[in-house]
Amino acid sequence: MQDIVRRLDTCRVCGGDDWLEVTSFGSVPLANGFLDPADVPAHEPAYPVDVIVCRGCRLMAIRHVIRPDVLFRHYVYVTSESDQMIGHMRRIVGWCDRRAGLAPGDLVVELGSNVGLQLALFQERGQRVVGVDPAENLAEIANARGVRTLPEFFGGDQGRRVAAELGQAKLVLGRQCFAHIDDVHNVLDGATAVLAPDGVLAIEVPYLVDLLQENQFDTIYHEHLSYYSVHTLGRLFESHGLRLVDVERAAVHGGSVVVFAARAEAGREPAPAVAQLHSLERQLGLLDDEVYLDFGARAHDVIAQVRDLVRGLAADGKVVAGYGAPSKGTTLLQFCGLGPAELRFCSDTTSLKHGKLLPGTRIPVRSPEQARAEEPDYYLLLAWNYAAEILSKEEDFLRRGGRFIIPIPQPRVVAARPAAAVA
Ligand code: JHZ
Ligand code: ZN
Repeated sequence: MQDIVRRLDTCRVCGGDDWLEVTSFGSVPLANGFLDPADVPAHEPAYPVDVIVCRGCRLMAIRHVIRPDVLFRHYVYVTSESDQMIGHMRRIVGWCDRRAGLAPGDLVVELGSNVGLQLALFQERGQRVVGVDPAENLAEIANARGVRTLPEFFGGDQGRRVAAELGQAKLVLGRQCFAHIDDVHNVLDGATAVLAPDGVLAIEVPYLVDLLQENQFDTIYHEHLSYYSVHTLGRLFESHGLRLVDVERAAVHGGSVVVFAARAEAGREPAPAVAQLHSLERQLGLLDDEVYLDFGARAHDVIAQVRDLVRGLAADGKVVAGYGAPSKGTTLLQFCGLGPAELRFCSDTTSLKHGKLLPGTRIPVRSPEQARAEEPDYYLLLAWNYAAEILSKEEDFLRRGGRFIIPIPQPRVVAARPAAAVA
């Protein structure tokens, strides 16, 4: 385990070492470690998921850090082309334009740019774009669609190299990747190296407030090293001469926050929304210990409820399957101890996952077409962040008497109409 895992002893944001031990979800295999049925290892390595909070800067983190190349060099998560996500990416363009004032020819750099869907929207408007993403398989797809992408981890060297070659960036964007980064100082070093004097750094992360309030324990897995509040991000950015100038909350991935930062010397006044979120976080107790401990206790309670509900249904002879095979779903099933005895399969739209087995639980992944041939009585909605879109897409399944179980914040069963609350 030594070479793959590092124990986080000092805080990656503030360097402190006074940790609150929040809770442990035990040891599980990597959430995106889908298995090839022809090549199932005798023993799947598992790593602890222990949640800690730094008392210095209130960073919530997991204790065990997996080497990034193991997680991200080949990546199966492809940015969703769902209506919700496309709509969000268009909104991101507008939000960034409003803060950075993007003219044709301006440079936009995106970290963790995946297959380039977001950058393509900037490119359409005449911006020059470059993405940096360590997943070689995804960078190849992005380059093939005409979005220039470097298959690398972003850091100081990459920032300086892009600046030398393409000039300074009006916008440096990182969507849903910042929480995956261990050496955040190196990444901010790169971002500030390439950022124009009047440029904007926009970072989108799942929002800690939503995670705590909605019991999103299944978003805690090895890829997600950090769970950020505005408080902690603001403090981190300050240490790199950056100031938060605005924030937006967004519904994606169960509730996210987009923070916009500018160079402190640019002298921009923060919008009122920044102070509003700071005070919300203070009010909710994010600067104290209890709120985290309460979350840990609730999470274990929900895990037990989901497990009992699904096991009960399976024991009654109902066929249950998973809807989606997201990382959070493989995590939820592991934490709940649910396997092929309870869930016959998971259906997922991502072709890279088809025919594979879920890490740890070894539940097979099927395409939606295959799934329709053997419809279950209940779908456990693992991709709950797309609940509205999926429930309306699956109206026929519901009308035929099928049901969905939405696991969080508390498990509830959804039927065609009227919606019944259970458990
Ligand atoms: P989705 C990913 O988490 C991984 P995941 C990553 N670590 C991260 O940080 C977060 O995103 C933010 C499927 N699906 O997007 C597609 C259907 O089958 O919630 C996906 O496999 N039918 C980068 O993996 C999964 O569900 C549908 O109709 O939890 C959703 O995964 C829809 C809409 C989705 O990400
Ligand atoms: Zn800290």
